[in-house]
Amino acid sequence: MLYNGEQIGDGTPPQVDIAVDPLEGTTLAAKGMPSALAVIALSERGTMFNPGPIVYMEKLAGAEDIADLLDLDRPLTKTVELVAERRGVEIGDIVVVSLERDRHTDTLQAVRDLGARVRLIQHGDVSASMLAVSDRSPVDLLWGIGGTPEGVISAAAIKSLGGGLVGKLWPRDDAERAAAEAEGYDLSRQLTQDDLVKGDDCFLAATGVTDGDMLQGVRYQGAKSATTESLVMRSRSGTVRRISARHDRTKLRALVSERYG
Ligand code: FBP
Repeated sequence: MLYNGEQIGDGTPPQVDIAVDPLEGTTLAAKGMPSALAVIALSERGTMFNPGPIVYMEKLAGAEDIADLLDLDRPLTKTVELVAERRGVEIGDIVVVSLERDRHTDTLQAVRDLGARVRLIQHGDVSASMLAVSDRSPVDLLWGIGGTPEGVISAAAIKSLGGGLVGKLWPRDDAERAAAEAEGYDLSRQLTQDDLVKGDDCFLAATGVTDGDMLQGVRYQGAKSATTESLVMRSRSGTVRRISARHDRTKLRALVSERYG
C-alpha cells in the first residue's frame, strides 16, 4: 500500500502518479467471497486526483451509451428511468449494483420502489465499476458511497474500458467537511473520470484474487502450479488485454522468496 503523497523510485524518468490497491476487497479475500482484486494504475505525473482528507466519494458509473446520463445532482430514480428509456427496456430490467451500507438504504429503497433491481455487494466497488461499464454487463449502473482512492482507480480503468463515472466527495462529518474546504476542495462539484485522472496516458493492471464477474481468481494446481487472470489496459490506445497466466510456484519460490509461493 502507498499513502497519499508517498514518493517511490529513484527519480529516473518517466515520473508518474501511482494509485495502488494490492488487495481491493480485503474482507472479500479473507472470507473467500467474490471479486477481490489486486490493482495498480499509473498516469503521467500530476494527473491523478489527490483525495486529501476525504475518505468517501459518492459514485455513479455506467457504460458508454448512457455516460451522458450520469448525474449525481438528480435523484438516482430519475437516472434509472432515463437509462431504461435510452436502452428501450422496462424499469424492472435495470440493475443497480451497490455496496450494502446503511448510508444507502433510503436511496436503494427508492430504486426498488420504482421497480428497478438492486444487486448488493459487500465490498469491492472498483470491480463493480468496471463491471458496470463493460459490454454485456449484468448490471446497468454502479451507485454508492465508497472509498475516494477506489474512485480514482475506477476512473483510471474507465478511461480505457470506456463508459463514464461521476464522483462527488462525501465528507463523513463537519470536521472532515471543514478540513476539505480549508484545503480548497469543492464538495459540490461532480468529478468525471477525466477530472480524477487527467490526461490520456494512463495504464491499469488488475488481477483477480478471488473469482468474480470481471476476473477469475488465483487458482492453485497442487504445490507446483497456479493460474491467474488479469486485465491490462492503456487509455491512449484503448487497448484492453485479458491475460491468462500459468505460474510455476516452485521456480518462483526459488527466484523471489518464500512469500510468493
Ligand atoms: P478494502 O479492500 O480496503 O477493505 O476496501 C474495500 C471497499 O469495499 C472498497 O471497494 C470500497 O470503496 C470501500 O471499501 C467502502 O468502504 P466501507 O467498507 O468503509 O464502506
